[in-house]
Amino acid sequence: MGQYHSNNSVMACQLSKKFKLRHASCRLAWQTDLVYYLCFGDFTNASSGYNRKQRTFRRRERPMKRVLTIQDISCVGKCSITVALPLISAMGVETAILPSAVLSTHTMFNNFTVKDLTDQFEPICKHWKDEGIKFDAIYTGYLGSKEQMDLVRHIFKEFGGEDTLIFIDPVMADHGKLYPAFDEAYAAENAKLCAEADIIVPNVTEACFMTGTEYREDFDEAYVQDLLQKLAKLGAKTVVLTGIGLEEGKNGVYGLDTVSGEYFSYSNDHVDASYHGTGDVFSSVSVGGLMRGLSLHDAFALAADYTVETIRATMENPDKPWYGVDFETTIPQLVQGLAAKL
Ligand code: PXL
Repeated sequence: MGQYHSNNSVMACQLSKKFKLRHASCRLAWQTDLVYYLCFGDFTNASSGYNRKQRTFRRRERPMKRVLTIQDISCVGKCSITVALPLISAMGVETAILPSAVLSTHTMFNNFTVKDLTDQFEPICKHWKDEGIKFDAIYTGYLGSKEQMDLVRHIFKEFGGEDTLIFIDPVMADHGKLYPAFDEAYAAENAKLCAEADIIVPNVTEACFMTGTEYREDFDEAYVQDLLQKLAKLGAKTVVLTGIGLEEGKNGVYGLDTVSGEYFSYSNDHVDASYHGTGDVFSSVSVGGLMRGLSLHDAFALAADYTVETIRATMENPDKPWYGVDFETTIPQLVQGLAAKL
């Protein structure tokens, strides 16, 4: 099958040279196959299909999945699109982007510049519609404004569907505080947007802002379950809290499937360090894993393990930048970890 897929890609390239986008995606498919070949000695690309009605991820043989991610480009800072694009691509999933804004750096730097790109959403999406472009998942992260969220809702309608996974990381806060660009009204809008999602993955701070809950650094299982129940009322189908450590020396995710009413959790060793962009690493790998056909549990486990591994690798680098994690050094482990779960 893999060999067939690869030949197909090369043929498609020859046939559709005038369509630049198709050409680019086909080149990416071919390159990804090559990475597989180098890593696993095999052209393997069994992709998944997500069914929104049945909420299942069925595995089927078809060419590479395509994810659209909508978030900012922070030119320097190792977050949002500059994390999602390399990680999801490395997992063998085509990654289309809709940049919400271009910033000189992320907002933890001083004096960063911002160019809002809201006015580009409509013409870009119209072109995609005209080209008949479809997405297997839409993954949103850091967004800029209520106006942008309204447009994102429209994009969910236009490009979403039964087989399209809507994954929202409501990026806006951490450690009990909103990021500099946001206020409580923005948090309320984010809560409304989350109603549209199949999966949401807030951290505890974001969950508290969206549900009007008092933020606590020290919490127990009852607090986490109460927070999940409040998140469930926002309307998403699966709600997952990140950064949950209920046992000494552990950290991980704790989620609720709102349809079955079942809780689930996965934890790993707690690493005593905090870096920017780790939430984006976690979300990107989760989306990539789901697109490659992993179950929810396996996708979140892969994402949690990879995030911890990346934090550890970063800590070991004497020249580490203060502003983000060295995910670049752990991409081979990500590809191997994914292969082991396929
Ligand atoms: O990693 C989250 C993030 C994304 N985008 C921008 C940010 C941050 C966190 O600070 O500032 C612009």
